[in-house]
Amino acid sequence: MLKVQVIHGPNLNMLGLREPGIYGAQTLATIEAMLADEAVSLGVCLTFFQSNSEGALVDCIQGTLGQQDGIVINPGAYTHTSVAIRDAIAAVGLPTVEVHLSNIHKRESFRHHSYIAAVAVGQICGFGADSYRLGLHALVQHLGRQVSADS
Ligand code: CA2
Repeated sequence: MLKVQVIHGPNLNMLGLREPGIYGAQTLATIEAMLADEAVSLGVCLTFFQSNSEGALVDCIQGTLGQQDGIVINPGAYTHTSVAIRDAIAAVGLPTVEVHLSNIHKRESFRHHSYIAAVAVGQICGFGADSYRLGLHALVQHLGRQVSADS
């Protein structure tokens, strides 16, 4: 069974509690429950992690080495600032899909650049909680293609 680490960055633990106009009314727990359901139908095993701290996110990414097959990550505001998270993703070398609830390209210019995009398989943004679901599907398809190419 494929194993996927789902990672949420800073402030995403506040989802559903504040600013529903931008990020939607769903809580992180609801989003994780929706993903867990999706994982059952995809036959994937998910592990969830959220932190507000950059070092803890780097530790989590490093911990995926040899333990997981891929990563779905919403790095939150660290998307636009963190060379450390980018380097950790590059170091473990696991296929990674970057997801965002909002369309970061339609927002303030400081959100347009992602340090993560260059080390990700791809980026999905703007679909609210569905970005996570779409990101998981994209990752699973990508991992499936990798397995067929290897055999
Ligand atoms: O759209 C996304 O998913 C973001 O990663 C969310 C980050 C933001 O800094 C990125 O530019 C785009 C912010 C997450 C903040 O989440 C909150 C949730 C509820 C209330 C306040 C913040």
